[in-house]
Amino acid sequence: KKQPGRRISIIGVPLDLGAGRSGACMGPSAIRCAGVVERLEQIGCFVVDEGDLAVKNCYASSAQQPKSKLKHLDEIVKVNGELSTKIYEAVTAGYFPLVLGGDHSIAIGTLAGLRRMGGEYGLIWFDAHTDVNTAETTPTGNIHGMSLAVALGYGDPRLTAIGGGIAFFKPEHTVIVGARSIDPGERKFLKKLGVRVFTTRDIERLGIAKVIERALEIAAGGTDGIHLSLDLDGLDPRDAPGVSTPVPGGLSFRESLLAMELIFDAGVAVSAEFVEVNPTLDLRNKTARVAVDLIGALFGEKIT
Ligand code: NNH
Ligand code: MN
Ligand code: MN
Ligand code: MN
Repeated sequence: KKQPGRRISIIGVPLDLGAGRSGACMGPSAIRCAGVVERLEQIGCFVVDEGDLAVKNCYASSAQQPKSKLKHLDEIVKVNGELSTKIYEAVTAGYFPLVLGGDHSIAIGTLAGLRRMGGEYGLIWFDAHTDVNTAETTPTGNIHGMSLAVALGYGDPRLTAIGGGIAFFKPEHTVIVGARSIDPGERKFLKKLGVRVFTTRDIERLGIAKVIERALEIAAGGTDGIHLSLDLDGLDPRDAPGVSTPVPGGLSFRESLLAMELIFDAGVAVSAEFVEVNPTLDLRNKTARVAVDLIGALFGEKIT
């Protein structure tokens, strides 16, 4: 396995215009304060922190604007376009991009950048939600609930065009883990496309180890590697309270940690993002510290 000594490029995206409330813009700072760079260096990784992308966060001032179907579309398109370029450059230079969010709409840019590489990648989407809404189905207009649809090629043309808009992720190599809040339109979409969803009920019945084993078969089987998109609200709010849209009944910290260890052991991850940490709702930076523990495990840190 080639992970230890791995070259990692950290990219912060302090954006929260894709969420229904503000605060996730402070996620990258919180995760850095929790020691992400130091942890990765302890494991033996070579880390370059690229800092944060410039985001014109105008959440409060435009809180009344959101009558539109896609809230804050202009700024979200701009930031994700810049992010896609950053990702493309990092991967081309031989780095593993580690993106710190920010709300989950930033997956649009991360995945657009990865798609530009031309290979075929699988996708593990760890989340309480499934993020496959479009303008037609969204109950909120919040773009963070649409990013997986965009990665699969569905949604507003300004979003699907980011990064070139060619060769989208394939449903058959996409897998969602931890879902327990799925909108009616999303349910139809997932069924139509045949995206495999492991709900919290599946995890309860099968166990997280089996679920991740199957998820890896789907995402890594016959692909050039996988991207892990980890929304901290996939965890139970008891373990990760600092998120904008908590949903009870989530994965425990221990289950999530094992999931990361198993992904590391498979040696197939090529990029990852950790999103939706909202320090304004957190308890003494607990959720950011959980994110750092998960990141450590993803890069090979072991308890023993
Ligand atoms: N499905 C809801 C929506 O579209 C909630 C999405 N919220 C998330 N997604 N945090 O991960 O607005
Ligand atoms: Mn999400
Ligand atoms: Mn979510
Ligand atoms: Mn294939």
